[in-house]
Amino acid sequence: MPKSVVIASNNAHKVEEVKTILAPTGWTFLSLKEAGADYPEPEEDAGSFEGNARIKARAAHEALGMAALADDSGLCVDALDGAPGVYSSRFSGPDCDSAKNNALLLEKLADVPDGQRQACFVCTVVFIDEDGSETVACGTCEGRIGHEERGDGGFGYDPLFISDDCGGLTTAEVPAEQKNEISHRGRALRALAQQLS
Ligand code: ITT
Repeated sequence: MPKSVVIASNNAHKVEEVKTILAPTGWTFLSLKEAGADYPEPEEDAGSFEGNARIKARAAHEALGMAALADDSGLCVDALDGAPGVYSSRFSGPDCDSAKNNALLLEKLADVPDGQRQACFVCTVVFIDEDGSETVACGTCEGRIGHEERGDGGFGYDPLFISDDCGGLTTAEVPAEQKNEISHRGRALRALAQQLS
């Protein structure tokens, strides 16, 4: 059955990727603004990707009374014991932005040689249907961290992330369709769509 689903995210790049990846479902996807959302942003304090995605999806479902989908994602770097992980968006502190996060990541990896710069993007999506029932799916994308930013596509850590599936390019250097094909988000959302179909 065609669904109308709000994407519970304040990250416009993420919303765009979700809409594109799930376009084949034929469902209608609305941003929070398009759905007329007017509720305080919930605190993401669950300590796990799944827990945080659930907090965001539930908040939208409860405020808007419609099906809601949330993505919680991040970059886990081996040499940093999995950091920044669930703290990826706030890695460089309260005034963080992507430029500062990326600069801090490069700084922390300055002495880490090639061969020890493995990293993985992780995405967990939580879908809450109109009746409150929940479906969860996950996806990952393996790669390594480069030595400088390259490319202007994507968002966040993309200019530093050299995916194992992109022939030495960062996920900011490949076309959006190629990123969506191999990305943690693409994998999680296609798994979700399959569960729901
Ligand atoms: P919402 O919580 O409102 O959805 P957000 O950007 O804060 O937006 P997250 O809490 O899930 O989302 O944080 C994810 C962070 O991980 C994001 O801000 C980026 O720094 C990074 N990230 C996640 N997916 C990424 C991707 O596909 N490319 C690059 N960086 C990504």
